[in-house]
Amino acid sequence: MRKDELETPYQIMDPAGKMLGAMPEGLTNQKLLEWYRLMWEIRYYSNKTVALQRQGRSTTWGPLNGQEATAIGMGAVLQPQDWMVGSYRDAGAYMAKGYPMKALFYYTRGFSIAPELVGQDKRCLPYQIVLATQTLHGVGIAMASRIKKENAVTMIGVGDGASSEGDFNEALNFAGVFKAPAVIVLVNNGWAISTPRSHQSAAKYLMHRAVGFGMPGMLVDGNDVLACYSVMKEAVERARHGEGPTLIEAVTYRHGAHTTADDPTRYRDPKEVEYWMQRDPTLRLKNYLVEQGVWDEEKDRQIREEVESYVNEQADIAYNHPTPGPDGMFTNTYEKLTPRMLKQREELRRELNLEAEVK
Ligand SMILES: Cc1ncc(C[n+]2csc(CCOP(=O)(O)OP(=O)(O)O)c2C)c(N)n1
Ligand SMILES: [Mg+2]
Repeated sequence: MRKDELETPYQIMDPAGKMLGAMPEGLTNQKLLEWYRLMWEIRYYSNKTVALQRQGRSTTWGPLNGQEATAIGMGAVLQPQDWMVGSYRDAGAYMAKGYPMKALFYYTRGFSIAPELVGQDKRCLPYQIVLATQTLHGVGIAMASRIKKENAVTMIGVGDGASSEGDFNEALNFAGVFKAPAVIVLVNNGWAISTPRSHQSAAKYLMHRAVGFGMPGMLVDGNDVLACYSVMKEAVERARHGEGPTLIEAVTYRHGAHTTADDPTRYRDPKEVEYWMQRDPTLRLKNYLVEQGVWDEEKDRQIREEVESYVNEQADIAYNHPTPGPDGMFTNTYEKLTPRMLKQREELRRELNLEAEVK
């Protein structure tokens, strides 16, 4: 059976960590141990950002907890020349592509990218907060790669709520018509703030929309890192070989609040949360690794300690990094400023000096 015909999310590993299918080619226990650590890096990065927001240091933050397997699938299937274009809750996918955590922490201070913290270009667009706009940017980049005959695929992350936006539909329509080398991962975490998935669309699965765009649609268990990797890799390879885009619906769950400005107990049934906590992607991978005899509680405690101090170090670097001045808004957007922007920057600088004189 083709995966796009499945009526239930594709799984390789069940919630207890038992294998239901074959290990995807090329994956070793060593790789899975790296991913297990990465899952905790993503989760602790998110927890740390919540703490920084509570101290008044980070901007409003949308926790990533629970969505680590989907994130790792998205990032791990990419090559360095590929693009990652996601939304605020896809930061884990950026890490899986190799984007440095300190550069992501810097972003949580409310500034745009600090290239000196990113190092060599990672081909990751700043994650987007205006819903679904990134789908247009991503499909545009993919179309450009195709025109330039670059061997690059664009991975686009978008939420279940954002998939109701016009932008999403326009972007996917273009992607289908022009066979853009893009993979669109619709991260269905059940909720768009307090709006449940059932209010987004009457379709049984959101991936069914793919039919209308003339592209394959796939449904995957977003908490099964092996299934995510397998399905996303197949889609990336199809895109790379000129066979066009794929829409993948990854069914997952956000464990926490929508953001640091939200109280989910006002609209979510605790039983639903409990159901999903038992399907935690870290637990599933841990169970598998323990079963394989390569993991135990002591190692688990150790790695979590190590990851916690690594995350604290990365946050310290970012939060002590120099901040741009008021004219910093003109940097890092265009390679070369347009004449109008040059004029605006001069005007701003002049005004700031004038103000300084008045004081
Ligand atoms: C165009 C636009 N409209 C509204 C918002 C406010 N908003 C921020 S997140 C969000 C819900 C998005 O839900 P979903 O796409 O499912 O992503 P999730 O937050 O669940 O990851 C809304 C309505 C926004 N950021 N952009
Ligand atoms: Mg959602």
